[in-house]
Amino acid sequence: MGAPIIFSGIQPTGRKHLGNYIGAIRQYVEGQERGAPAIFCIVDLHAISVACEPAELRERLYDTMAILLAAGLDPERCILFRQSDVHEHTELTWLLSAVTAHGDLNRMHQFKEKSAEQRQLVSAALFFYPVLQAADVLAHRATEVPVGEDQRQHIELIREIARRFNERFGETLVEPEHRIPAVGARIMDLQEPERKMSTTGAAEAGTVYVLDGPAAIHKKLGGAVTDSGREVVRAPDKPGVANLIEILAVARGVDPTEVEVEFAAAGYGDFKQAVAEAVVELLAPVRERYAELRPDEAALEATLAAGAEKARTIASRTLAEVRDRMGIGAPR
Ligand code: AQP
Repeated sequence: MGAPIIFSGIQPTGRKHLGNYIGAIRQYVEGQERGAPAIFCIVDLHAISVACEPAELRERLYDTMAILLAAGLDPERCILFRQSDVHEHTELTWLLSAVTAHGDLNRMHQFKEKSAEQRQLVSAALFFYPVLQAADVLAHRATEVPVGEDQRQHIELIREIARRFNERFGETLVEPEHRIPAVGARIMDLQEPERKMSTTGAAEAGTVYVLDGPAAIHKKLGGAVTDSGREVVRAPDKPGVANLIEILAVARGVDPTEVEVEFAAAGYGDFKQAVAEAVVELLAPVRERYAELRPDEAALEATLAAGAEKARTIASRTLAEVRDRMGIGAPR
């Protein structure tokens, strides 16, 4: 098998948190060493599926771009672009909607959860979110999609859409595999460890942001909800402690079992202190580099434009083939 074609998208919504960093961004950085190519997209069109302020959307897009670069994505070694700059993705969304089952979209957990959270409008865009995601991935003929656990169902749907298209119109699209990390696939909220750390609907104290400074990180991890008892072990009735074990294992690059052995005789206080120190060490270089990169919006725009041009070259080829197979437009 040749080198994988890697593709993933990240929303420019909210402030990126430790879950996004561990579940996704860290994998992107690793992926750019293996991908041929590795392609990463800031999905502003997905972001408008829920209410968001236009000015804030632009700010968050630059924030996200600067975080990705600060984390180690290198535009010389990957393709990094803004989704809305490559119109081929939106046209492909419509074409793929013809082979997407309404019933499948209805079954998506993310749609069910997010639609229940909306106070005013449940947009059709929220319902269509996975079709746009399918277009993103399939336009680039990705073989591998690095994501957190919460995206597993969406990747399965993308495979189903590709399969159905190929059955109806002939072998055209590539069925991608998800790449979900073995440890850290679902970082949990520090205050409510039964729910995932999330951009929306969570308390500040339960969410560590990539740009949090040492004091905030110590405060949040020091105040993290632990469980009854005092053993540092992963057990079904210890979601808080299990989450911290995974965070520490990822931050140190070790197996979670090593963490359990090391802290077997320690109390929760010492353990939480160690987790906080490791997270500070993990995120500090990103925060420092971000502070250098974020102010230069013209440079960020130039990098996005260069990335969009490369992405367009790939996506336009797929789109032309899909149109032709479906009998859309003049024959090629
Ligand atoms: N808690 C998490 N643990 C591990 N991975 C996670 N991801 C998200 N939360 C966790 C992964 O991060 C990537 C980007 O997600 P996104 O584009 O959906 O960004 P977001 O909307 O800001 O992320 P959230 O927190 O998931 O927002 P909510 O909960 O508000 O929808 C994806 O690969 C995702 O799996």
